[in-house]
Amino acid sequence: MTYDPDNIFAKILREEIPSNRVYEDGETLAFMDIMPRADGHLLVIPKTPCRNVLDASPEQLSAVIATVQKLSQAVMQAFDADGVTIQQFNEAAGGQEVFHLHFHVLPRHEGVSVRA
Ligand code: DGP
Repeated sequence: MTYDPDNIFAKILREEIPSNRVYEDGETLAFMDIMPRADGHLLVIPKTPCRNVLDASPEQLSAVIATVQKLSQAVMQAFDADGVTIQQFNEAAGGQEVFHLHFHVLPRHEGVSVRA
């Protein structure tokens, strides 16, 4: 499987389409999901080309998961959440729709289901 440089998240990285950015460092970017399944649902991506976990280098995974952890702790506080769901999909059969590596971070509250 190859990396398509014209995928939506690559365009967000190049600022060719708008996004609601919430965090950025040298290796990673985080922005709000356009179809949030929970209040505060955000996405974390590497800045370098990578299709998904199957295609990722250890360095890309390390950088992205460090940001996922940092932002999971931040949304716990910001949304007064009881927990955080972290989701990640690989290839169409695995539920992936945008083919640039990304992790979903969803603040969760006791007794509240995520939206479809
Ligand atoms: P998946 O590849 O299955 O993890 O789903 C892709 C996610 O990306 C989905 O939750 C919706 C989100 N998404 C799709 N297009 C855009 C977009 O243009 N902007 C933003 N912020 N999110 C998007």
